[in-house]
Amino acid sequence: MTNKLKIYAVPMSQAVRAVLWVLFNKELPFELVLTIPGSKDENGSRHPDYLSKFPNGTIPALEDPESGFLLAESHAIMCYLCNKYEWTDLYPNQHEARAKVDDFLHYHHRNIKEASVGYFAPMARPDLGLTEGAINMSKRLFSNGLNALETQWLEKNSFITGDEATIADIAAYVEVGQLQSQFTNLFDFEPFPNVTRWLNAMTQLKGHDDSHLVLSELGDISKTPPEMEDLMTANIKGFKHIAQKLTEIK
Ligand SMILES: N[C@@H](CCC(=O)N[C@@H](CS)C(=O)NCC(=O)O)C(=O)O
Repeated sequence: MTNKLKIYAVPMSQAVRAVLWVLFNKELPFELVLTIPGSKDENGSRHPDYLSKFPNGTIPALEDPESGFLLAESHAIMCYLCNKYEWTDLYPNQHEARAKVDDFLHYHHRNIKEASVGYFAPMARPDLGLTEGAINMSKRLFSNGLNALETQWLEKNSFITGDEATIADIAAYVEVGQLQSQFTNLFDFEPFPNVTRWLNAMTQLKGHDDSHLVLSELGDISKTPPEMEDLMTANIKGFKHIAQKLTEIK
């Protein structure tokens, strides 16, 4: 029996990509348990067995088979991993520096994260039936977040809270970065030079390519929405890549 951490996930999910990136950055072996978000089927995040472990019904989620510890929410998982393995480069242990990372992680959820509802989901997930009102609200909130990045956080620093990338940058990138021209091509970052510089720097952070292959496979969806089959194919390719990578870091 394996004692590796189990990560319940599909590669396309923004929140999942953040957790996978941290794990690949540190080359920590783990087991990926393919879990379909929103599905009530046996391998779904709304199946009663999954809900009994993770009441929020979302991916990513973490299970430690050794201790039985269960945890959901990507930010909580990233903080937990950094605390447990003392990855203080990604989550500084100096109180004030850590508090600034926490500041951004909390802010993120109703601002930067809206990239998914305002831009990604309307093209990639029309089945979610988002209303125009909800989409426009998300676009406004994302615009606030992006402006805060451009004119404040990234105006002062190379990365969000300082000179080094932390889990705040990883959390933000999986949302903002997915819209870039090399991926879905859903947003023009030309008017945002600080954000553009930061996006380029983040692509160099170890673990980026392994956690983002799924988006390279999906490609430009700005003109034609992908079919469900295209999403599945990209997810399967992303999953296979991760499985291969995990054989290398075991
Ligand atoms: N705040 C959560 C968001 C996770 C989330 O929304 N996951 C989506 C997939 S991207 C999900 O599992 N949706 C399924 C559902 O809500 O039924 C986190 O950061 O982990």
